[in-house]
Amino acid sequence: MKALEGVRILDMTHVQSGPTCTQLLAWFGADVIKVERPGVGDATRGQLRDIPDVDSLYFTMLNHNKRSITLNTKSVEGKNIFTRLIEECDVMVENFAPGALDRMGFTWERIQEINPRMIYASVKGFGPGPYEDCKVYENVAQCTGGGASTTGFDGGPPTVTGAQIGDSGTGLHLALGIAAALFQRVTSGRGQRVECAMQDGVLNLCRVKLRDQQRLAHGPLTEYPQYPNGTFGEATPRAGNASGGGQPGWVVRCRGWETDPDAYTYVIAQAAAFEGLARTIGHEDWLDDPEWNTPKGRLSKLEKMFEEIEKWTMTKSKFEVMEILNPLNVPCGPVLSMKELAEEESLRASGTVVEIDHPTRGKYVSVGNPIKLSDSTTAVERSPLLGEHTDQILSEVLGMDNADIEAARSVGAV
Ligand code: CAO
Repeated sequence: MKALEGVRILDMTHVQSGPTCTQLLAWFGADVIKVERPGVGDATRGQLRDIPDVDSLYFTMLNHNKRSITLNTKSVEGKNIFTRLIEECDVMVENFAPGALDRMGFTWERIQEINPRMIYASVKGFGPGPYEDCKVYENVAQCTGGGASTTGFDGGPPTVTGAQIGDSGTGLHLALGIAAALFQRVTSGRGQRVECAMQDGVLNLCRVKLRDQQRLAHGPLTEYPQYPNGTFGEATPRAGNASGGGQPGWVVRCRGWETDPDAYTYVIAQAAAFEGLARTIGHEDWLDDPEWNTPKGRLSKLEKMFEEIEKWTMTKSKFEVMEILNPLNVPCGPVLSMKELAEEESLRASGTVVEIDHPTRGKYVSVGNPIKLSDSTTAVERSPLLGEHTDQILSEVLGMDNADIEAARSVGAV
């Protein structure tokens, strides 16, 4: 028995944000029925293809454990079938451009008429306001949600992160909203509207930067590299690799950095473990020096401190640094490349990195469910081919017989 077994999801999502959400729900056991345009499907099936005529990794890695039905929801017969699917499902998820479902005739009011228990969840770029009609992709959300303004180095341009906080981050937020709405439905008996804007999701993930915006009114941000010699403007500045918390941290070079772009490690010079760190890097002298032996004393010399730490880390591999500093309670972490992560044995063993077999692509590596439930374990299954389950869904879920299905097919509805 899986956590969401018995929950049926009408999945109208495409690209990344929505599919991330429904893939998580599928991993928790929901029956996710992905509705795709006949002959076209989710645009990502064909985007960034590495093998001709085969579903892209972009698609296969975001649509595990789902079933696919092709349905033209703009045709008369397609709308009839879609209406029947709304009757039979618990949750509908979509991330089309604003108004797309309304234009098809499926407004929230209409959906409630068809199925008052329906939970209707959407991702949009923006919430109500001046930009509510805009189409939005990942980096637009990172820029408009505070991520880009606060990422990068002092004096450099705003920078987006490799983590897909706008798309996958908002999909995660939406999945939580759906789970809460399913829980509330148990007592209320009613469905509800669940909405998450990408700008809002990114801002939520940048919460500590809004914290710093308000701290700025009361003096310089002493953990930022701009302190004490640089200047602070009116807004939270870009902090480079400085730690967002109260303990100073920085990325430092390790042995091999001249040729390996990932021969770096993050070191946090946590006050409680400073003695061990100072001794290890050959700076016992700091321990008796009032300029160095208190966190306050060190605050104005963080650049110099990390230069000294780096002189030591450059003599070690990033893994040796981890082995030596961890037992001393010095938090640190090697900068792991995607290649290293894909090959990491412990991630394979935990199911966070999985190898999947696909009928037309063959074997590929994917990220499995990062959320581990003890009573609802995840078995990652390959993504569906376009329309692979059309007949199965029409007969099993809607009770259509072969003649009905053929009739729908002959008018191009499926
Ligand atoms: N049958 C018939 N028509 C269908 C269909 C189906 N099964 N599925 C989709 N369509 C139609 C839609 O109704 C829409 O038609 P209209 O423009 O006539 O209303 C059309 O296909 C395309 O939808 P779209 O406008 O959403 O697609 P796009 O490629 O132009 O925009 C995106 C893509 C992502 C920018 C936009 O969907 C968007 O802003 N979504 C909200 C924010 C979001 O999720 N962004 C994340 C993107 S990456 O995860």
